[in-house]
Amino acid sequence: IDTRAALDLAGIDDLLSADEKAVRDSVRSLCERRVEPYVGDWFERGEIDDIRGLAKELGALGVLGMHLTGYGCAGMSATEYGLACLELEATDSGLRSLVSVQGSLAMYSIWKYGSEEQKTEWLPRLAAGEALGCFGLTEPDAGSDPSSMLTRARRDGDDWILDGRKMWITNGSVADVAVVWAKTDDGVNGFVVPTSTPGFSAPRIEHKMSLRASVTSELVLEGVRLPASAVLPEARGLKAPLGALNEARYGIVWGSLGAARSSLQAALSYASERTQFGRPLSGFQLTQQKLVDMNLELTKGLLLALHLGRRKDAGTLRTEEISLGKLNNVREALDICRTSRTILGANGISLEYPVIRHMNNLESVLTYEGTVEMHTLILGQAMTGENAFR
Ligand code: TGC
Ligand code: FAD
Repeated sequence: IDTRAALDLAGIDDLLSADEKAVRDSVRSLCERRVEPYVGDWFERGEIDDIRGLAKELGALGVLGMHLTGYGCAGMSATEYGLACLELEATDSGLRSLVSVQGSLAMYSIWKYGSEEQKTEWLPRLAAGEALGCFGLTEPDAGSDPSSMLTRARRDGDDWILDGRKMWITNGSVADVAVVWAKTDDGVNGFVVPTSTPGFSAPRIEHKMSLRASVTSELVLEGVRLPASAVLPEARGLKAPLGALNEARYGIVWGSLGAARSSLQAALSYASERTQFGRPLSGFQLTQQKLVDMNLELTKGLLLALHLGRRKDAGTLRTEEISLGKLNNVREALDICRTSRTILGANGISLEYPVIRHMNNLESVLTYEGTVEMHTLILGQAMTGENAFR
C-alpha cells in the first residue's frame, strides 16, 4: 500500500508549488538517508551520533535559519520552512527541535534584534551548521510566566555581569553560543553569550522519557562577564523573546503533523499486513474508523498549517493565529499517535516502530513553546478581551 498517497485524500499536494515540493523533497531525502535509519537507536541511547556533522549537513542544505535573509541564510518562504519542519519532525521531533532552536530562536533573535557586528559574527556560522546555538528563556521557577525570571544582568563599568539559571534548554550543552534572556534595571534584555565564557556551564538533563534524540540542558550563569557589545540592542522587554517564539511556534504548527503522519503511515501499513480473525486489521470497520478519523484531523491540520503559512508569507499572520495552530495541531497530532499506537497492539510500544517514539516526543511538544493552557488563554483573551493569566 502506498501509505503516503493513501493519506492525501483532499489533494493537498496540488496546493503546493513546484519550488515548495522541491524543498520538501530535498529535506525528506536528507532525513531518510542521514537520520531515519538511526534515530530509533539514538532515542534508545539518549545520544545523537555526530550532532555537529548532522548540523553541517542541515546547513549545507540551507535548512538552518532558512526563512531568514542575508548573512548566509537561504531566504526561503514561511511555507517552505513549514514544509521542512514537517519532514524533519516526521523523522523525529528532536531533529525539528534542533532546527527550530537554531534557526527560529537563536538565529532569529540575533537576526531581528542584534547589532551588525553580532550578525556578521554569528549568523553565517550558525546558518552553515559550523556553530550551534541555544535560547535560554525558561528557568527552574519561571516557565509559562517568563516575566518572573530571576536571571539578572547588572552593569560593571561598561561590562555586563550575568547571574542565574536557565532550565530545559534545547542544545544547551552542545551550543557554541547561547541567547540568554535576563532582567536588567530597564526590564528584560537579550544577551549573546559565547558558551566558552568563564562562569557559563551547561550540564545535561538526564532521565527524559521524551525527546531523547535531543540534547536538553540547564544553563548555569555564575558571574558571567560580557562586554557591552553582548547585549541585543533592538530587544526591549519580554516582547522580544516572545517575538522569536512566534517563529518557532509557527514551525511546530507544521512539524507536529509530521510526527502524526509518520505514525498514521505506520498504523495503516501495519493494519494492512497484520491478520486477526482471518482478515487484515484494515478490513475491520472499527479499524477503518480510527484510520479515517486520524486522517481527517491530519488533513484539517495541514490545511490550517498551509493557511497560516500563506498568511505569514503575505505578512498578515497574527500571534493568536499561531496559538490556534500550535494548540490544535500538537493536540491532534498527539491524539493521532495514541490512536495509531492502539492499532499496532503490543508492537505499538516497541521502538521497532516509530509510533511510541513520536508519541512520547509530542508530550514535550505539547508543553514547550507555550503549553496547551497558555495558548488557550491567549485565544480566550483574543475572543473575550479578558486576561485570565493572573
Ligand atoms: P504579556 O503582558 O501578555 O506580554 C508581554 C509583552 O509581550 C507582548 N507579547 C508578544 N509579542 C510578540 N509575540 C507574542 N507572541 C507576544 N505575546 C505577548 C505583549 O504585547 C507585551 O508587550 P508590551 O509592549 O506591552 O510590553 O505577558 P505576560 O507576562 O502576561 O505573559 C503571558 C505570556 C505571553 C508570556 C504567556 O502566555 C506565554 O506565552 N507563556 C509561554 C512561555 C513560553 O512559550 N516559553 C517558551 C520557552 S522557549 C521553548 O520552549 C523552546 S522549545 C524549542 C524546541 O526544542 O523546539
Ligand atoms: P509551568 O509553567 O510550571 O506549568 C505547569 C502546568 O501549569 C502546565 O500545565 C501549565 O499550562 C499550567 N499553568 C501555568 N500557568 C497557568 C495558568 N495561568 N492557568 C492555567 N494553567 C497554568 N525553554 C527554553 O527557554 N528554551 C528551550 O530551548 C527549551 N527547550 C525545551 C525542551 C524540552 C524537551 C522541554 C520539555 C522544555 C523546553 N523548554 C525550553 C521549556 C518549556 O518552554 C517550558 O517547559 C514551558 O514553557 C512550560 O513551563 P514549565 O515546564 O515551567 O511549566
